[in-house]
Amino acid sequence: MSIKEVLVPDIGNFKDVEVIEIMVAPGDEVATDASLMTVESDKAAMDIPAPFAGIVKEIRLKVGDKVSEGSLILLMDTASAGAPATAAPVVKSFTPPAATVVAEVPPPSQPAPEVPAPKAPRSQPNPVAAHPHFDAGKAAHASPAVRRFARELGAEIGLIKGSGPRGRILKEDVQAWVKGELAKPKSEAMGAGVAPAPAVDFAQFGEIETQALSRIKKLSGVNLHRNWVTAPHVTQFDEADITDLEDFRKSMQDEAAKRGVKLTLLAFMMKAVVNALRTFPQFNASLAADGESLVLKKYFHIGFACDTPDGLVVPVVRDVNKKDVLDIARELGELSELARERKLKVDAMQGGCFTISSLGGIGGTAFTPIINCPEVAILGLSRATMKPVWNDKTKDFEPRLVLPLSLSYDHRVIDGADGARFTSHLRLMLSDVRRLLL
Ligand code: CAO
Repeated sequence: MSIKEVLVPDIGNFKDVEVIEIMVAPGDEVATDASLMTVESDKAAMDIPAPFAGIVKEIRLKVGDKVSEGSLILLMDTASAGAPATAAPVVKSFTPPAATVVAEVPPPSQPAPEVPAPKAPRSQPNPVAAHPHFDAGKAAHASPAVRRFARELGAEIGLIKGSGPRGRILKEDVQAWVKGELAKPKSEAMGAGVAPAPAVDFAQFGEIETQALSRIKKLSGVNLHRNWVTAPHVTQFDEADITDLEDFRKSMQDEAAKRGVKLTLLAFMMKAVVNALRTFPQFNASLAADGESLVLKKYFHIGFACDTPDGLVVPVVRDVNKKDVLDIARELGELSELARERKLKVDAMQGGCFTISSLGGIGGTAFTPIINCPEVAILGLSRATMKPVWNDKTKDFEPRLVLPLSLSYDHRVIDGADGARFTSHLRLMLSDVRRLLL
């Protein structure tokens, strides 16, 4: 065993500074440069680093004590930790001669002779001020150790309120802040805590070409990713018999065309969705920013995903409940055209309550649309196909036009049972066109 005293080193012009934190305890093995304690003057807080590695044997002061250069901090066993007993400090930017801060003493069992610590010449750099953690330029809101602790946890020290004397930020304040951040609603949490994907040099496997993403793709990519990771999605699949609806739509097509309108299935879908939103108001809602309540909307603005050469945009048809199918169809045509000509104004894409994403004109049997947050649900439409459907009255299969529905909803707001009720209600609406007029 080789016991050495660790004394307060040259701390510049500071005298009788208060010990505000002791970071080690007897038995702790400390590395060279590890923080032993923090002292605070009325101007700054500073860490006192270990000048050498060792095992703490005895601490000779306590929080609240006043110390100056040369005050005894603790006794350290340098032999047990494997450190050479005569090792001089090797701390970067902290290079006073060992004798300035330590003195060789026999083990505590023997009477310790008085060994005064020689003064470091004034020409030596101030060891603590030169230490990388020294923070004299800053107001004393937090000790360097607490700042480091905050940094290690990724906490922003400037946002933390201190509960210590003179508003000083304590380790406990950092812990409470981090706890608070973790407890916040998931919608505020950015990222899913996954490691970034490693960069791959694809050229090593064959010829490649790099194309810049469009501005719309970049913007929608950020939103889609955030919505995907923050809203717990469930997708409910269903099928609606739209045979009669399609017959009716086709019978009205010429008349609509005379009025300059292309009467599409989507216009009828908007009416059916509004009817379902009236019946299930929790689908026409958004979570409040604090995640504590639901904001129910009394208006019915329905967005529709529109495929453009630059990427996906979502124009919004306002007050669908107050418009007839022809008006809606006209508006759908106008908004789609504006979107594809890149002339859509920002306010034409705002204020939506619910979104419909139709891939029916392209194909597919089902998909899982991503909720357009802060909305809480989105309806995907796939391609309607003729299918044999059992008719219980005629006891026979009948050819019916069946439309696949894919309803994604935010499970924080909507229960699975309500998801199934919503699509069942849509089935009913779509199977009997007269109901849409009610
Ligand atoms: N089943 C079968 N046929 C369908 C159908 C369906 N579900 N939906 C549309 N069709 C038919 C239409 O009847 C039309 O046929 P006709 O020309 O013979 O009348 C044809 O497909 C093309 O329809 P459309 O796509 O032009 O019109 P629409 O009103 O159905 O859709 C719009 C308009 C803007 C939704 C569409 O053009 C579009 O952009 N779709 C892509 C949306 C998208 O990319 N969503 C993905 C989002 S992923 O997150």
